[in-house]
Amino acid sequence: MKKTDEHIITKALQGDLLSLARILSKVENRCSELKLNKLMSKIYPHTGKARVIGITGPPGAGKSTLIDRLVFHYRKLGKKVAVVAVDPSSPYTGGAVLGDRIRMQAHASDSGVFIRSLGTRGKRGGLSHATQELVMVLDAASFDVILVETAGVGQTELDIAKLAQTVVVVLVPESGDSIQVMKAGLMEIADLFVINKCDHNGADLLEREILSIIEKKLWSTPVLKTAATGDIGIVELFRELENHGKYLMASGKLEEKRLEFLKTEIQDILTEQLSLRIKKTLLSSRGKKLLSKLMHYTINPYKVAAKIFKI
Ligand SMILES: Nc1nc2c(ncn2[C@@H]2O[C@H](COP(=O)(O)OP(=O)(O)OP(=O)(O)O)[C@@H](O)[C@H]2O)c(=O)[nH]1
Ligand SMILES: [Mg+2]
Repeated sequence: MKKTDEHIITKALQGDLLSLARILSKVENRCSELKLNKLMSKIYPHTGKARVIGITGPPGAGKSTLIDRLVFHYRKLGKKVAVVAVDPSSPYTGGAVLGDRIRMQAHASDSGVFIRSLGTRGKRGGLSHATQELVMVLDAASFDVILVETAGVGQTELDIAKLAQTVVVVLVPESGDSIQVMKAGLMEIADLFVINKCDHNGADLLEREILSIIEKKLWSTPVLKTAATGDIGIVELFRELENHGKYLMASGKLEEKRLEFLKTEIQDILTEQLSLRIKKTLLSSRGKKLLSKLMHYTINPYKVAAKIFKI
């Protein structure tokens, strides 16, 4: 690794935000395997201290507003907070990213708060991989709390459970969300439900619906009502997040999750590397010969795959 690169990593670990931003860009843009390997060898030993909280839910539910309020509470306790806003639905326009930045502006001059927006759709390795590594870097850079916001439905929403110790699912009264909750598998990943915009009608009904479908587990998932814009219910949310953190520690679940996250990380690294190698092989003269045979029906696709796997 170049001396300058090492210097940047050292400075980032010491809390220099500009150096941190440069490292995060390398991770986000998936710089070479060799560089990532060297970066991780410096970063990884410093990880494992941060509290990682995922906030997910449909677009416009008030996730950013809730995060903004939570940041305020953590800062009052003197905690360093990082916010990662993953925006899978509109990475090219920058619209939502800009919106997030503006909404978070209140903390922009505070060096104990670091905000990063990510548009990861279409990138190699997918949503969870780059985000997971970003979280690791922020953890190593001594952020006490890392809040990860993800929007969207389906798989991207569920991916949050692969990197967040606590998953908060934010719903709003008017959109018939409880049905979606069942469908999208959010039920399994939610450690906490927040019904935001409880200043609107229908919050109580949604609360009853969610309570009726919650499975009784060791950790009984709390259902909270908030109005983020009015700062209502935020202290309670903050308290439940602390409770869940304590529960994870006391039950040994935190270490279980850490192991799962690391397994995912290894799987993602291998998937990324294999996919790159397969592409390279297909472009090589050997690959071209195989493809030509395939085109002429003298070999079947599975044989080609098996041959490539052996290369
Ligand atoms: N009435 C009401 N409006 C709210 C509340 N919380 C947020 N909002 C408003 O809802 C809109 C969306 O809020 P955001 O915080 O951007 O929602 P989000 O879930 O982060 O949205 P995306 O990131 O685009 O998915 C904004 O105009 C907020 O001011 C609330 O509790 N009550
Ligand atoms: Mg948002």
